[in-house]
Amino acid sequence: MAVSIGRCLAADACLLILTLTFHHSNSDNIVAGASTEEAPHRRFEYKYSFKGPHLSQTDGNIPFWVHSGNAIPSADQVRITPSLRSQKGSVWTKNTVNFDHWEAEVTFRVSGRGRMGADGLAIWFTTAQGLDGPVYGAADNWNGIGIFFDSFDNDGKKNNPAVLVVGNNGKLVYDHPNDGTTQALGTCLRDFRNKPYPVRAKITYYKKTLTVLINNGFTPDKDDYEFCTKVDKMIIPQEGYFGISAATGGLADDHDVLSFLTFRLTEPGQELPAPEAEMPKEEQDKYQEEFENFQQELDKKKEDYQKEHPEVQREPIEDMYESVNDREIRQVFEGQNQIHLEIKQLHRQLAMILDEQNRYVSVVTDEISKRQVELVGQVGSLYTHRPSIKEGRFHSLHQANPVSMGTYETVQHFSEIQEHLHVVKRNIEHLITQKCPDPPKMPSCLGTIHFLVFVVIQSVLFFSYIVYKSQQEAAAKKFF
Ligand SMILES: [Ca+2]
Ligand SMILES: [Ca+2]
Repeated sequence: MAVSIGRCLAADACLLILTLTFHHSNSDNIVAGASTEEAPHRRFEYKYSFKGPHLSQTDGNIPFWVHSGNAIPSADQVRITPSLRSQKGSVWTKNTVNFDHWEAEVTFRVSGRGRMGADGLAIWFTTAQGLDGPVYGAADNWNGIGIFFDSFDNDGKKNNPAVLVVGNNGKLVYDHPNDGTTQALGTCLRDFRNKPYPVRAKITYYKKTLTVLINNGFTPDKDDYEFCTKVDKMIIPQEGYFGISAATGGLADDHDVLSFLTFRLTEPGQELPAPEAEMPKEEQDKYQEEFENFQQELDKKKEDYQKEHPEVQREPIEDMYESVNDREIRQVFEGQNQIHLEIKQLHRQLAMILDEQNRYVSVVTDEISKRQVELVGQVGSLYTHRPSIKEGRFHSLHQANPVSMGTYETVQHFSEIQEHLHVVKRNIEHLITQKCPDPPKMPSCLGTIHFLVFVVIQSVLFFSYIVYKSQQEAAAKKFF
């Protein structure tokens, strides 16, 4: 653990070099280890993570996490410590994590009114939950690793706020007076307090290399990470708890954690372990119980509300009937469509009738004019040979042949028209008597408008028939 204060005690210079060296050239490739190396597979692990907007349950706990001290979970964040003196708090995963490689993305805010704040915040991966203690609110002599965001400059070297990585095998006592610089495996200077956007830390442990990237909260861009530090050949326990803790001292900041997202990393080509199949039974029962409690509470609140506001009690019932209205409208619409189809069919049949009538009229006209010509010819020859009987014969011929023929055709014609009109009538009767799909509580299946439309259609048909009949009669009389 003799990480050289010597190497980095010239802290500013050391950090500056580190920063300059890695900041632009390597930061993007640090995680992968080298520019040519393929990036690891990354799988989100919800059981070791929390985030808003439903971070905490109704009982104030965080699913899969425990909290202690002054930590206050709420829907969208965990306030690890409020900005009061001598506060301590922490949040830990309930179960241990056992990944070969992992990544943790932690989003937090450290905010206070003072130019300086205290004490700081720590992200942990340790073999035991350090629920209470002097190291940023967590236990000392930890076995594992801590990434510290040290706000307060205990040693007065004007090198805080700073970020440092400190490993421990369970025997080391944290060097608070020197801000841990005697024990840091890696460090960088970052002011993470009072930033316009939340600060983000991405801690990656991949192939025995621990890398810390920081998004300094100056931009809303979540991926705007900068390299902070890297520790090679880092051996940490295979199995441990993730945790985050914070403490205040004489000065005090709010330490708020918005999210803690854990990812399992897998080397490319390696098989991804199957996710844990099912939730343990006790957890299922717990969630089920919570759901039932919530449901009961909701029902009770509904009842209370209805008792308090009897005047609005009917609203939900009316809402229920709205769907019935929708159904009625749909049925009316379908009925209208049906009527529309029937009318179209009627229109087609009427067009056919008119066409037939025109054909008959032209046939009759042609026939009559042909006969007339023949008759005139016959009358002419009769008149030439037998002038004495000219008038009487002409009358008898004129009355006999064309009239008998015209009568026959006209009768046939009218019977056909009658037949067609019967068809039309039957169709309309069918249309009128046809029932729409029965909507519930519909007053009538045929609306006033449709009834009027049918009356108009019938009247038109009737008048057309009358007009046509009178025309036919007139035409017939003309020839008689
Ligand atoms: Ca300090
Ligand atoms: Ca310091």
